Amino acid sequence: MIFSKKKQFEFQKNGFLIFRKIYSTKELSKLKKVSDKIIKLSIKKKVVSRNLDVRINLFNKNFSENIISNFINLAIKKKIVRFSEQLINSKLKIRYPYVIFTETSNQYWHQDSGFEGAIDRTKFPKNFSLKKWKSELPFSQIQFNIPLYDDSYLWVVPGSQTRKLKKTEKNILNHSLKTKKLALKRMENRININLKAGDCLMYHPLIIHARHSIEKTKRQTLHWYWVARKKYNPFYQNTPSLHKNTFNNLSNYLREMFYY
Ligand SMILES: O=C(O)CCC(=O)C(=O)O
Repeated sequence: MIFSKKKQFEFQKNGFLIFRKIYSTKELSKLKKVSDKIIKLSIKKKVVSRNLDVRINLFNKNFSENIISNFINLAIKKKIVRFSEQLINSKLKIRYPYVIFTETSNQYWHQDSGFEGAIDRTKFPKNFSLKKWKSELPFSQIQFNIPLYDDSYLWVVPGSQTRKLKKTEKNILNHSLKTKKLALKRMENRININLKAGDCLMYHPLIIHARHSIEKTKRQTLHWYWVARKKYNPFYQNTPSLHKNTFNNLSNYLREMFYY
């Protein structure tokens, strides 16, 4: 299915779009089973601890390759890939695939440009401008959240992804990083994203966003981050690769989207 120019415009303006019911009930229950297995296994292997960690990175090489490839094959339906490709006007390449499974943890107001401190800028190509990259439209990066349970953890500030930030917004972003206080209510124009199990939220990584749950509900959400395949990807330096066997077990159209 191709969606309308109106939807694309909406994405560019607001920085997010919600697609309802991406998975059938049967697909959802299969995904929950595999996701439960991955969570159990990661706790057993001490890849994460229930109390401290909030996410499992599926690139972790401690996992049995079959679980991970089964999960990716089930989760990344062609339909989702096509939607994302339309939004960023490019084929996709993976940056990070996570399952977020916490019930309790908050995440402060931020934009996903945090690589700036962690990456060696001298490795950027000469013609790459970070400033231009941040405001380009269509943007060459996209994230999506697909909750396996009803999920209202995410808050966003629509339209904040490409415009100049207000001083108050900058203050909250900086302040919250320093003091580790979420200050949810101080962010003007925030909205809460309400997703039902199996819906899909696609969003611009630079939209101001935070995780804060008002009701502590069970959470298992697929949180995936993609970049445009042929464009320069400033994150490339720290994008991990899949185990070769996991890679080989993926469907053909998925293989083009992962590194190994
Ligand atoms: O928990 C979420 O839904 C969002 C996660 C997030 O914002 C991030 O990893 O940058």
